[in-house]
Amino acid sequence: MNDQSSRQSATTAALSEQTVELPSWAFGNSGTRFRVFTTEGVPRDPYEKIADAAQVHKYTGITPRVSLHIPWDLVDDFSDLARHADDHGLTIGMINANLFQDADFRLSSLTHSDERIRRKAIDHHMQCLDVMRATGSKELKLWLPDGTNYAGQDSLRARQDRLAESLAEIYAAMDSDHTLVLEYKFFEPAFYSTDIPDWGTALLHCLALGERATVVLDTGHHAPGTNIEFIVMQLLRQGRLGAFDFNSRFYADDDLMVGSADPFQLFRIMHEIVQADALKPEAGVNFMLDQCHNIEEKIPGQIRSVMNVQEATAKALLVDSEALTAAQQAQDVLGAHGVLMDAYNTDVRPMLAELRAGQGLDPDPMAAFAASGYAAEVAAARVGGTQAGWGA
Ligand code: RM4
Ligand code: MN
Repeated sequence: MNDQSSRQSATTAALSEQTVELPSWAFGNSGTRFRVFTTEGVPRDPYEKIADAAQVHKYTGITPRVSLHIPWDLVDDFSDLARHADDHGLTIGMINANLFQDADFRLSSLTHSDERIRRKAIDHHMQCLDVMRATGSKELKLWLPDGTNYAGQDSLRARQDRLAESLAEIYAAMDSDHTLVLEYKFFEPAFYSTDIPDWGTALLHCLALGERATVVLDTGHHAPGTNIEFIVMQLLRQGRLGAFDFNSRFYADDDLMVGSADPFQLFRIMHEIVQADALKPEAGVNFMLDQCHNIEEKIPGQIRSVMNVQEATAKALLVDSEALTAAQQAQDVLGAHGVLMDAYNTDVRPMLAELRAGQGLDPDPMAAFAASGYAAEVAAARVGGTQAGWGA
């Protein structure tokens, strides 16, 4: 086998191991601050969201887990929901706490100066841990919307101290096989200060908590121009990259389909992952989507996103690492850059089509889903009830 064909077969092997986790909320209605649009056939409950997620898995073959958001996905019996997922060939992934929709959290949650509100926010995580025990989920995901809008509104330092205390209590309540994944975001809903605005703050809290606390990197949660792959590299170096929330942005936290706004950035991120050998499941990085499909159809939107991740991954795997290192060692600036660009500019679609065919899947997941008639079927069947969506 020559170098190129051995790289190709290693690429195929790595791709067939890759998994992507789906967010339950991508299947519900969503919108902007101006309006939430409703779409025919959208799920009315978590059971139907899981059925839709299973469609994505059916056509891509790489999305065996679905992440839940509590209380959006509250059901009476979580063991029953986990069984339902199993019947659909899925397992329950991360459990997301929600600290942004309760009226009590208007002025923050885990950092609130009122002990009663802090307690309520901590208790919500106890509820999430129970959901994890009932569903077999191992990861508790925490995105903290807390912050302030005006200078002087609260003590920035006291808020960090309260946050550290709240997190320590949550961490202590986790089972020994649970992980806490902590997400950062530089602004919104707060506009002056945010209590976990960046990866450094998230990492400091994780280091203080212990080994089972890792950082989640949402690609939409950075200022424009941020070198995200640098952050990926640094967190991997520390063994603290727990998960991605993949999506695309042009301006702020746009939650568009991953790989749509800047496929080259996604490739650069996946290049750091591949260089650190962090694609393999044992590396513990959960590749998750966190997106909202406001104007496009939701299931195809998820399928397209998964394919975008796969394409970026395939290109990153095709990078000729030896040639890259040699060029870097030789201070060959353009040569090194050229090695990356050669991989990026490879059309990996035929290779992925072949991989799918080999797995008994349709080589074209978008076309196969469109031809299946599922969208029309659920639009006819899902009448009555209230569609799931933001705020529900
Ligand atoms: C937040 C954050 C969280 C997600 C919610 C829906 O901006 O990205 O990960 O759970 O949105
Ligand atoms: Mn997110």
